[in-house]
Amino acid sequence: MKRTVLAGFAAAMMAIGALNSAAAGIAAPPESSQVAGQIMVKFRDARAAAGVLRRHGLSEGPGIGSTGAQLIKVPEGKELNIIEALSHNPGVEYAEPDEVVTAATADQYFDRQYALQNTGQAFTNTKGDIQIAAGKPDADVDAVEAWSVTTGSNIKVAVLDSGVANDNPDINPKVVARANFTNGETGDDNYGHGTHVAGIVAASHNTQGVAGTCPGCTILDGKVLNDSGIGSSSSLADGINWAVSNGAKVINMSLGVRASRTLETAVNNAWSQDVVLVAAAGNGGNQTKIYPGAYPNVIAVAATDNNDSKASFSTYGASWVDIAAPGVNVYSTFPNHNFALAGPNNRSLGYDVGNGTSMSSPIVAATAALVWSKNPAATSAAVRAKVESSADAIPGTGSYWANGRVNACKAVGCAQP
Ligand SMILES: [Ca+2]
Ligand SMILES: [Ca+2]
Ligand SMILES: [Ca+2]
Repeated sequence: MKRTVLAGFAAAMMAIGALNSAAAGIAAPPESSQVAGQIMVKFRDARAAAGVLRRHGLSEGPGIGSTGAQLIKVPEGKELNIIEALSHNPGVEYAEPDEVVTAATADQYFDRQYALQNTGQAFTNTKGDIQIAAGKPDADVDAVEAWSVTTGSNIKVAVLDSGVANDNPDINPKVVARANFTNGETGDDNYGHGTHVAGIVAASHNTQGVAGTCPGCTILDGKVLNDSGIGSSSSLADGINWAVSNGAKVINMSLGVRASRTLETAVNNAWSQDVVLVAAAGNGGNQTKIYPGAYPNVIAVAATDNNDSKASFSTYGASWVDIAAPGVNVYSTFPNHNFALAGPNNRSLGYDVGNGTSMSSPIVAATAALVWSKNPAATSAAVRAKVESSADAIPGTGSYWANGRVNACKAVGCAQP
């Protein structure tokens, strides 16, 4: 007799609900992506520079590295006019705007990943029929800043879930081992949940799809939920043991079940072998404990939105919920074939938003992996303490969750922007 894995299924229900519910607000056009008040100019003959600039009411500026170009101060708002005028001067090799450098990744949907970098952007889902209203700038985990310290050095993160689809090239290459504790097919995910969770952890930084929180991490795909998102305590315990023996440094469990001595023993064995365990707090919208998250040796994660507010569905309670992370409209990978969570017309093939503490948990798991990358000789207790103590103390800290909303930058000790 199989026991229902509660949060895995509940998260799935949340994902569909959110996919079909429209939020107010449409994206405003992006601000100018050029630095105001300065342009870059290269002269054919540097000795003529001062004279050319003087005719436009400008003066020479500092050289830009070894490029031979100068950074010239210009009146704000006149940048493009002056570039146009200078470009017609035979003494000028080129004149161009100084572009703002933003994300550390060129992934197609990165600007929708407010959890990693929230600039107050509004965005739409993949199909374009759900508008997600702008959130609060910096209600994010400062992932871009964290990546200046580390993007993850091959730390293995076990995703104990519904599998990771082998047909999404943004995440499939990151899977280094697979095992199946269900009656489904290994290497596939016909439910969709596990592929989304794995992408949040480690989707490749490239020009396609989404960016993982720990792009240098690899994934151990332990399939413990079947094609309906259901598993058992025994298969979860088996999955935990498999992850530990295959070198996992972090185990993510975006699922929930009733307590059992077998499951708690598996958790404690992993913890004592220096593995950090992270789990969803649940989507009950109440304070009811679910396991493994409520075990002391597992970090239980609540969900916030793009305003750093608690998600209405999130389970909460600082007596056992440890930390929070974005879990509303989180963009990630999905299978490229039909799957249960895709809903009517396979509307979410490839990439889309997901909702639930199931999406929050892998952000924390990936952050723990970044901390491991920075501190390979640390203990699981030290890594956990780093992740928890460096969280941002957003409203709700101390009541909804013991620590704040996770901050990957602070966790790896990088300079705050
Ligand atoms: Ca930020
Ligand atoms: Ca990508
Ligand atoms: Ca716990």
